[in-house]
Amino acid sequence: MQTSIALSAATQHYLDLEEKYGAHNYHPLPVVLDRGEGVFLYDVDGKRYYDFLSGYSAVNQGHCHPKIVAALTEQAQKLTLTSRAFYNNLLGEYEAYITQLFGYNKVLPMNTGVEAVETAIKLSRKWAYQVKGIAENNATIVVCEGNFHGRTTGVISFSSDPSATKNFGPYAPGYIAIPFNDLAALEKAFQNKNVAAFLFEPIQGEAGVVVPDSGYYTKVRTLCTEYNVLMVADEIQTGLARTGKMLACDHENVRPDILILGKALSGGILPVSAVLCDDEIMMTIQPGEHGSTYGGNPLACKVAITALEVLQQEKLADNAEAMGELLRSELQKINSPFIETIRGKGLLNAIVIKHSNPDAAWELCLALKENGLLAKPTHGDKIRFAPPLLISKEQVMECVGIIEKSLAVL
Ligand code: IF1
Repeated sequence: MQTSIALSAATQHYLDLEEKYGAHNYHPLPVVLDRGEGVFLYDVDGKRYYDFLSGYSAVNQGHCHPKIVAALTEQAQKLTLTSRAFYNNLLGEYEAYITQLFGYNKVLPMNTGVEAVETAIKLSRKWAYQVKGIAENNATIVVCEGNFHGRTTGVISFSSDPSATKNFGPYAPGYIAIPFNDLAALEKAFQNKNVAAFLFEPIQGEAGVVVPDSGYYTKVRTLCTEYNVLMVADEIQTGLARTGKMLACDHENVRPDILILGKALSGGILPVSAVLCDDEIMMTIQPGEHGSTYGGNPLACKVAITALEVLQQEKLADNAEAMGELLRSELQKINSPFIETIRGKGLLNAIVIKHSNPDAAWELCLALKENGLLAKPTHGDKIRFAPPLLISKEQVMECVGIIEKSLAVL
């Protein structure tokens, strides 16, 4: 894809450094950022942009939220890491806080999202063998086509995206893929007595913000209960107020058996993830059977408590709900021939571009950048619109104006 715009010397300098010294595992938009504040990002030339990606929903609270940064800097001068060989004075407090907030007996703290997904898979298998009674090494996990749960070799084993899997084999066995939002296929898969769990994203983010039918979560819950299969919700991207509720499953008052959180659990400050479930599942793992060097470190615990407090104190789920409705309705009014679909929930949204030029979404994102808004295509023709959850009505209206103006390049 071409970058058909002139770049400043400062921008080009940083692009050249990454071209020469960094792995080419991304194709970023040609913008170099050096400061973030709330809904805004600033590039090395001081230009301001609306952030419509939010670090893939890690910056729900806004960039460099003062309360979260204060918690980070205060704790960073006291104690950052003890390892789990010893206790520390923050892990227990954090565990009590997050389990009471989400209503589970226990939490297993990890760092990145994919580590939490791998942890949930290990818990599901342990539970399958030690509680459900599935024969060892036969536990099977049902996943959805179009899923994105991370990039370890274990997790890509059940990805349906060739760009995530090609030439990374051999792949781990033990997974069955069914179509997302297909309850008949789910019930059919559950006829297999070796099924331990159903791992799904409440809204498929990477697939292009695919929202299931209303009632899907409720029916998944019913089927999982009926067939004694663990309902494992990966809310790493949909959780923490992004979709207009604290969790996407809250839209139907559905309680997963295993809840996976990440990203905004630290407000975009450092990697913090978590797996929550009740004792029947969590206590299948005994000392020495799972862990991580940084998992549950006191710095992460302090930051995560503050990040969760900010979500509640600033009523960011309610704002996400309202601003999401406004954004989608205003985008509809543009009535552009190039916007085929507008979809989303809360402030997790995407548009699908319809155009003869296969690079149209990329070209549109370049124009959006020129006009002061940063967004990125996913899977070619979809553009995610996911600003930090504190965005105001006036800012949404300004951004819709930028989007409408930028569509003129197509
Ligand atoms: C990249 C995608 C989004 C996630 C869900 C687990 C993880 C993610 C639902 C793993 C991570 C990130 C990864 C990042 C870009 C971004 C992404 F495009 F890759 F797919 F958001 F949609 N479950 N998603 O969305 O969490 O280990 O990264 O902390 O890899 O390019 P992680």
